[in-house]
Amino acid sequence: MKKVMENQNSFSIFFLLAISLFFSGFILANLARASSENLNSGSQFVPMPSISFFESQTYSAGTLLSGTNAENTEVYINGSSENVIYQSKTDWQINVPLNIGDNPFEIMAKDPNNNSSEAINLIITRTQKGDINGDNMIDDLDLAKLVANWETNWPVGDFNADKVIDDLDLAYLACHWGPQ
Ligand SMILES: [Ca+2]
Ligand SMILES: [Ca+2]
Repeated sequence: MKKVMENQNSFSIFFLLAISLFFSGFILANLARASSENLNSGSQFVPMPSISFFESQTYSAGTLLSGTNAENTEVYINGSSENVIYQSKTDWQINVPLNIGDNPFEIMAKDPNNNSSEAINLIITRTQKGDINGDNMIDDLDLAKLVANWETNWPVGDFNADKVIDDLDLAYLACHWGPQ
């Protein structure tokens, strides 16, 4: 009878040991997985790209964005890295299409492990050619802005794109005067 009890006891101890080994293994495996997930999901620092050129307002149907990025990172514009051109490993640029109105852009970099940098957000406004203030009218308000930038290189009012605001741009306003 005693022998049976001893056997039962050692069986229970063995059973308990097996259970605790199983659970500690399970916990350790999960801890290891959690820490590797932390490493792979954003805790790794990725430098933000910079922007050296963009137009905040234009009448063009597209515009150029350009800047620099850290080596071994890829630049993403609104979630896509398509059409981004690299002049060198650390100089990026892209031509983006613009709709009439406000066009929001989110620009970030990703490293080869898909870790993201913080994002830069900017808005580029496309107005109708001639309607400088975007109120769907070509009138004296637009004329006032043109006059304020007379003989400067101001792309927003340079309707014939010859890099100077002059009577040729004034003529464009006059020819398109009124509701748009
Ligand atoms: Ca206007
Ligand atoms: Ca001009």
